Amino acid sequence: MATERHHFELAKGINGLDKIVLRESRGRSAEVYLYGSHVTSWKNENGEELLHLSSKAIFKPPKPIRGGIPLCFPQFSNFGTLESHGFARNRIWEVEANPPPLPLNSCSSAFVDLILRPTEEDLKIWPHNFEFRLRVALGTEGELTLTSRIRNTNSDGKPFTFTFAYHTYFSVSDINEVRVEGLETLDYLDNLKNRERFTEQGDAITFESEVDKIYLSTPTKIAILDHEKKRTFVIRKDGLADAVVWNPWDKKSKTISDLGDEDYKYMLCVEAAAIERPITLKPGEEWKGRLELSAVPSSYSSGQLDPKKVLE
Ligand code: TA6
Repeated sequence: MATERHHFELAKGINGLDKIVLRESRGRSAEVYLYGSHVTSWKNENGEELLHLSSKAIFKPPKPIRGGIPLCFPQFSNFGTLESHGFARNRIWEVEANPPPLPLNSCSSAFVDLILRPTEEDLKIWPHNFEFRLRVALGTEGELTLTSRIRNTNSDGKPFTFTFAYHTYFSVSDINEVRVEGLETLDYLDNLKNRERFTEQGDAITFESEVDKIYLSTPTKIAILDHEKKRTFVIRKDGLADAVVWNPWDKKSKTISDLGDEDYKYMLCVEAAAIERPITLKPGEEWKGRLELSAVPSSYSSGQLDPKKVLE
């Protein structure tokens, strides 16, 4: 029986698409479209949106929704022959009432389980049977957790291999005022330079032009410090070795039809991913990849403690 703690609402979203609304008693919320199992909203107790949704997002299949948290599966970007970022983000998922048990975070205030299985058409482009289960949970501290479980259900004995990403678009006050910590000194593949491998130098990452990098073997915790908002996003991840950092900046934005020209100023993608070492599953095997996002007040200002905050 569903208890109030695990309550979610099914509602109609943009263009009549079905969406799930998760609510927490202090007013925090999250929304997930069944189209793509796509988290489009995550709000804090003041009703502030923490994810960036494109001002020109098109909620119309087969175009994936621009912004929020698109799921890239079974292929990240063009690392393979499928459409960019695979097809999971533009399929209609189902709510699953009784998924195989997943240890429940006792701090979850609301969650929903969703599932995607391939159709006959999907099998023509990617000939593998799978079950992709996603749990989206909103915690009592407002944290948003996405747990993906992908199982090989092939009956022909064949393994399959995939790449994956939670392509999260964070909402930031001003991209020029943001820094990312946790990726310093790591190796990355630069998508703007034919995926050549480089090593990140020195300090935290800041932004002043287009960035599209795949950081390799990253730590399980990464932080985005938003100086102006005095807010830090903390990204915790399991099973996802890599982290993509993307901001299209002004010129590239103009080439993306469903992204507003000015959106790049207010968004930053930091994507927990498995790219460099693709995941291979034999029949019956399951992979799990977990992402936990929290937004906490920050007392950082360019790496320094903010004296005002400390005095408070
Ligand atoms: O994750 C970064 C990236 O792969 C970029 O190269 C950029 O093209 C972006 O994703 C958006 O991809 P999309 O297919 O959603 O337009």
